[in-house]
Amino acid sequence: MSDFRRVADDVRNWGRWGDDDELGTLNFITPDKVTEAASLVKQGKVISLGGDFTSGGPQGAFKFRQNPVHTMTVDGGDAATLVKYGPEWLRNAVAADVSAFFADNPFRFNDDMIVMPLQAGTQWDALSHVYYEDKLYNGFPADSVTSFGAFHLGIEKVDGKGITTRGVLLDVVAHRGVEVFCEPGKPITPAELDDIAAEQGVQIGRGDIVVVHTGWWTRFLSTGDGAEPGSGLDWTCASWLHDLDVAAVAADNLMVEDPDPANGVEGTFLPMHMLCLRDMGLMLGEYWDLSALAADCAADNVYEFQLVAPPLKVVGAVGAPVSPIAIK
Ligand code: UVW
Repeated sequence: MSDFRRVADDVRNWGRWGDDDELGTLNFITPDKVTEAASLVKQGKVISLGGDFTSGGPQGAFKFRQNPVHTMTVDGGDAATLVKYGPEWLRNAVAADVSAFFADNPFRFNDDMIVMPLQAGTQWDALSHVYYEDKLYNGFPADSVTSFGAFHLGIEKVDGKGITTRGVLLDVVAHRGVEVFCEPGKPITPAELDDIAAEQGVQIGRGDIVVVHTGWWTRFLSTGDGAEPGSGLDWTCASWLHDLDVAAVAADNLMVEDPDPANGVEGTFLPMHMLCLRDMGLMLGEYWDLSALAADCAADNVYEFQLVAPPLKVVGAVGAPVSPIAIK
């Protein structure tokens, strides 16, 4: 753990933007940065980076997370049947309420609801998601996350930042020349990220969001196996992100970082999560669908774009779904 502690001391941003700061590295996204990002829109192309939220989602690696359960609460069958048979058939106050909409008029509607873990699909980890030694980012106490939600560092706190800025895709799949995805066993190092950026002719700047294509999501779409391991960022990439003043990082895999504890830090689990979320205040985007963006970047050789990725404002949540878009 001594290497980990040295890096943690080095990358820790506590107090950098004030003792009450809850935005962390999103502070690098200034009005000038937002303007710069908007100036990257030249072709009118909108590319979705969001996966589908369905019962066939990627959950399977952890028993505490399930795929979304989507239920219709009113549908066309209700209209037809309730109008015909009336609420007496069900002796049900809800049915009576719904059927009142349909009686003697042409108006019809459908309604639905969803039950799901907030981390079920394409999502942002809020800064309150991971902590150690009883402290969250900026020294906020771990017990400020209660059964009512996160009092500090909930996902809704990032609302003022959009989140929108310049996005840069780093395509590890193309760099490694693999067919679909980067298989487990070889974490993505800072040196490899530098090589990819140089190969693509793109530079990472302060306030950028770095988007890493490992191909895992594409592989998942073909196999349906959400528990299959893949490759991710080596934990030392936390220092790389820190040195470049990156605002956030997202990937198309389960954890952004390499999932194999053997490639991490002995004596702990997910060290890059600990460094990024708790020490740096840098959010992680997971399960993004990057195949269309990667194909587009390879076709026009433009690896930068305006990224628009506001999380759902669930107050006190430690993560939230997002439907990010890249605009070129
Ligand atoms: C954990 O850190 C447990 O999960 P995630 O990969 O969603 O951040």
